Amino acid sequence: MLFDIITLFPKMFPEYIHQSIVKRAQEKGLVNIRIHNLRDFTLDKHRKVDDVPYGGGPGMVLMAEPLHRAVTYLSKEDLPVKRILLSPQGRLFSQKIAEELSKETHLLLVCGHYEGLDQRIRDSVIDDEISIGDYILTGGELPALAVLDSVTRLIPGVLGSEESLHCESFLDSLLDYPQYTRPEIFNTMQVPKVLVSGHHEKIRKWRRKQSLIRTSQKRPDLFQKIKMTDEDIELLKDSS
Ligand code: 4G3
Repeated sequence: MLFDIITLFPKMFPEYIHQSIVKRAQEKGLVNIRIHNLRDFTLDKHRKVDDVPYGGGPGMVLMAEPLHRAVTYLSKEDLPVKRILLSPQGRLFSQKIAEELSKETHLLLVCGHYEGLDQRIRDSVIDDEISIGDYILTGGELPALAVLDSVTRLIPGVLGSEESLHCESFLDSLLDYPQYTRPEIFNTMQVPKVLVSGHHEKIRKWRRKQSLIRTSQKRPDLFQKIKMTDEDIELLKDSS
């Protein structure tokens, strides 16, 4: 999968990319990530990328020309490219959308800034608009990294088989069960006895029950959607 990212702040990316799962995916040749400075797509000597909004008002608007030049240049001669704008007006990002995007071959991520960009860019060269949540950020760079990370780890072969099993916990929309590691007693707090019992079936049931309880308490919206098995119902009845 090819990722092209268009940004005004290219320096924000390498540090993250060279630490994360994305680095491993790149080394395995499963993804290729290219970061592009929007300013490199200007033609004037001041490398101007923004201008005052028509109709007045505060802030600056990203100009259509450099963005258009960047997007068309990076999507020329390969048809299956998905051109995504990261903005607070987009559809809300989710694991489901990450799965959908992981099936693409070429994603072009456009990081907006300031008070937005010339609407004609959205209207002409953007295929999809995504928001990572209902809050405002200075720019689309952090959302682009979130999309890059979550999509990359879904590409077959990126995670080891151990790690990829973990993804399935989100598939049926249950939150994780509590995890513990050594020591067995920390500040007087004991690790639940069942986890040190070595009884695999009891451990599996305990974890499933904890996931169900956690989800019902912390995310009633998710809990409501779960298709509970007979075993789940039994686990929740059991008071131990
Ligand atoms: C306005 C994305 C602001 C328009 C971007 C881009 C939050 C998100 C910006 C625009 C952003 C998000 C940059 N803030 N919630 N700021 O995903 O196109």
